[in-house]
Amino acid sequence: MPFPHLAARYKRLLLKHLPVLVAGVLAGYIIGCNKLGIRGLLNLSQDMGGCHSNEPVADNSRPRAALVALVRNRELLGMRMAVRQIEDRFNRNYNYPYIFVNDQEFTEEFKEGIRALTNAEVSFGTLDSESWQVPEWINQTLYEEEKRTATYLHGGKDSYRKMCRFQSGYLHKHPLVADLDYYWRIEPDVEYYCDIDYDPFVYMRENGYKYGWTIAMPEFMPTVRTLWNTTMEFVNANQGLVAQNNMAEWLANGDAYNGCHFWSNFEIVDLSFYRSSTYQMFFDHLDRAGGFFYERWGDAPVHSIAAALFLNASQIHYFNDIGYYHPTILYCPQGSSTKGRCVCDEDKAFIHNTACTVRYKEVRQKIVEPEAKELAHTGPLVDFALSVEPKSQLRDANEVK
Ligand SMILES: Nc1nc2c(ncn2[C@@H]2O[C@H](COP(=O)(O)OP(=O)(O)OP(=O)(O)O)[C@@H](O)[C@H]2O)c(=O)[nH]1
Ligand SMILES: [Mg+2]
Repeated sequence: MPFPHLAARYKRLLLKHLPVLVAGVLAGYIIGCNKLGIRGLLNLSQDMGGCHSNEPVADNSRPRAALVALVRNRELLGMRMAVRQIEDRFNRNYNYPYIFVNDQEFTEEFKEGIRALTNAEVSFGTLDSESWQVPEWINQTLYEEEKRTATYLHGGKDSYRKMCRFQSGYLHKHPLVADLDYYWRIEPDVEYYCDIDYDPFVYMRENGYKYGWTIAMPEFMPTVRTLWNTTMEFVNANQGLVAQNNMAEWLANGDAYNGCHFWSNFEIVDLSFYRSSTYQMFFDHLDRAGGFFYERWGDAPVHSIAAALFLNASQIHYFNDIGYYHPTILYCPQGSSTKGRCVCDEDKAFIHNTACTVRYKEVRQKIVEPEAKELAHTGPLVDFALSVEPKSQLRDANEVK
C-alpha cells in the first residue's frame, strides 16, 4: 500500500464513528421503511407494518394537502363508503387529513362515523352566509321563473345552485382549506378501483401540474346556456390573462362551447390556481352575471373552462391510472380488468373514449408534445351526445328543493 499511514488513520476514524454510522443507517431504515417522518417517529405504534414499495415522501417534504368534501349529514353512509375505499386504496399509507364542510352543523353521529375509519386527522366545519346564499343582486322574479320552468336535473333547487356556486368560488377560501397547497376533492358514493401507490400531491408538485382530473364529459347544455358568452366577455376584457399555451381548442367548436368539462367531483388541484387573482376575477365576473341561478352553471364547467384558458396545457394532468366511479359513470384504466392493481369492468367503461377525452388528448399533445406519434384510440369513439344518457339529466317531478 503506497500510503500506509493514511490507511491506519482512516481505520481509526472509521472505528471511532462506527456507532454513529450504524445508528444513522438504522434510523434511515425506520423512517423510509415505515413511511414516517419526524412526526411519525413520535407515534411509531400506529403502523409498524413491513416495508412496502409505495414509499411516501417524508413529512417534512410533504405538501400541505387534504382530502376535502362538502357533504350533508344524511350522506353519512355514502361518505363512509367513499372514505373506506380511499383509505384502503391510498390514504392508510399516506395519512393525509380529511376536511368535511357543510351548510349545517355536522352531527356527532356523522363525525364519529367518519373518524372510525381513519387514523388521519379529520376536521369538520360549517360555511359562512356569504359563501352559501343567493346574492342580493339576483333578480328573484327571473330566478323563480327559471326554477319553475327548468326541465334539467336539480332545476328546481336552491341548494344545488348554492352548492355549485360554493364549490366554484368559496371552497378554496374556507378557513379549514385556506392553508392548504393542494386539495383532492371527494364525494359520497364515489369508488376507487386501483391501488394508488404513489403520492399524487407530490407528483403534481414535482411536475408543476395545477389541475388533475380523471373523467371528462360534455355538460347538459340547457344548464350552461350563456356560460361561454359570459366567459368570452371576460376574456375579451382581460386578454392578457389567458395562458399562452392554453387549451381553449378543447372547449370550443367554432364559436360555441362544446360542453366539455372535467368532472370536478374528482379533482386534485394546486390551490394557488383558485387563489390567483385571475381565477378570482373570473369567478366574480361569472357570479355577477348570475348564471349560477338564472341557469344552473356547475362548478365542473366553471373550473374546467378556467383551467383550459388560464393554465398552460402542460399544467393540466389526466390521472388516467386512477380508476374511479361517481354515479353513474365509471372510468376503468385499460388492461386492468383481469390483472394488476385495479379491479373494475372495462366493458362498462367507455368514458375514456368519449369525444371530450379523446379531443383533450389530441389538443394537449399538439401543444405539449407536437413531435409525438399520433394517439391510438383503444376503442370506438363515443359521440358527445351518446356519452350522457339524456333522461338521467332530466328533472324528477318529486325533486326536493
Ligand atoms: N352540505 C351540503 N352539501 C351538499 C348540498 N348539495 C350537495 N352537496 C354536496 O355537494 C357535492 C355534490 O352534490 P351532488 O348531489 O353529489 O351533485 P352531483 O354529483 O353534481 O349530482 P348528482 O350525483 O346528480 O346528485 C356532494 O358532495 C354533496 O354531498 C347541500 O345542500 N348541503
Ligand atoms: Mg355527486
